[in-house]
Amino acid sequence: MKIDINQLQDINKKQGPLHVKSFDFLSEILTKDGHDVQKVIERLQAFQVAIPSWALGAGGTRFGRFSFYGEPSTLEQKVEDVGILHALTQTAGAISLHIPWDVPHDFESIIQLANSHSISFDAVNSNTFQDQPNAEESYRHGSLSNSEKAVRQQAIEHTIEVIQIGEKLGSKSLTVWLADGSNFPGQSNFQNALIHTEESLKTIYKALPRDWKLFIEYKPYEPNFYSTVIPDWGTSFLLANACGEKAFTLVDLGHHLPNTNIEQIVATLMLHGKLGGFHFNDSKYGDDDLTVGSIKPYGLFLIFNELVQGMENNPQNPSPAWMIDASHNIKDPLEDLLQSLEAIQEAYAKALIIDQLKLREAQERNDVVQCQEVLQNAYRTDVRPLIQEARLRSGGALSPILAYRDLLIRKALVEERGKNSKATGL
Ligand SMILES: [Mn+2]
Repeated sequence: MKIDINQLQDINKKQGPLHVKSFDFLSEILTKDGHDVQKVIERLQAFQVAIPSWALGAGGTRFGRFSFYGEPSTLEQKVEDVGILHALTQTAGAISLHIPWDVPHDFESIIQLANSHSISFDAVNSNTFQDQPNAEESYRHGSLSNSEKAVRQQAIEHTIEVIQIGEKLGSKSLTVWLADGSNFPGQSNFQNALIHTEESLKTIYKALPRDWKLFIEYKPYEPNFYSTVIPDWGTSFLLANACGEKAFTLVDLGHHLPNTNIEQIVATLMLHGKLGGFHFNDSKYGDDDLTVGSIKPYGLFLIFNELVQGMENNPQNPSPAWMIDASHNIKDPLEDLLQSLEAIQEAYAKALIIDQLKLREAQERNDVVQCQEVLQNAYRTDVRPLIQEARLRSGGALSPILAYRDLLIRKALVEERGKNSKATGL
């Protein structure tokens, strides 16, 4: 299904007059404070976040999964769902595929479909955390780090195949997340596991096309609970450096132990030109994959402050690949993603209106109070009219969730796909 632009504009018109008032009011304040409002809006319009194919169905937990009605059961339907998100927000112009869940049957037609929704193919993701039917080797005791060469070889070959599929779709990057680790002390030889992982990644890196990037994701625990082979940004950074200049660290907000200072990690990686990918979500306890900004919106703002500073001052760091890596098990997945996209834009907009000059001056003077005032002045500003204006100018909805509900999109999806259609994935 595709959103009717005329219907969307009718819905926007109803909220138009109030929006104009609030936008003019905010513009006046920001302009008085020395901000270039047009520039901020342009940056918001340019900020595109990829949607992972696995977030379009209801997420599961290890205890069960409650499907949501009208889930996309084919790759075509997943692209159409991202098309809906992009039509409403104009900030979700890419899909990130997971192989083997999303292997296209017909490459030409899936590319055409994506083009018709203005969707591109972002990073492709390999899967060495599950055994596939008919696979000769098992990943029970690890994949790229496995002590057995044949298992490592199978994992390497799968990952290279993922690159080849991505190439046909126009992807430009590969994300590797390893579930490898151990559950009990003594089970694994840490040094050997790391040596094997580095060797495997180097072999994959050699197969990477010249204009591609390799993103190495880290995570402290889960599914293994004693050790993980790539547990933190330092190990990922070390492996990325060992591979070469096309390899980068990927930061996933949920992949840290509680209270880790993620904004400092971002600053360090960008200074060294190694922040390649970024996965948004939120968490209370661990890798909860909750809606972005639903638990710690101020933390997200502080992270965006470092991202904005890095994007402005670190030409050695390429523009990171942004993706939402959240997956909810009780909400309508599309509404959940709309909320995440909104939270990302909000944190970004707030970071863009931090008075960086004033902040730096206060830092130089060690005026601690003033530093906090500068940050919190930006954070406490209601930037929603800015985001709405950016969306409106790009042809999206003033209020995406309201439009999604007014247009009865889920009802239409259920009618088209049936009540019990299921998305592939976990
Ligand atoms: Mn992730």
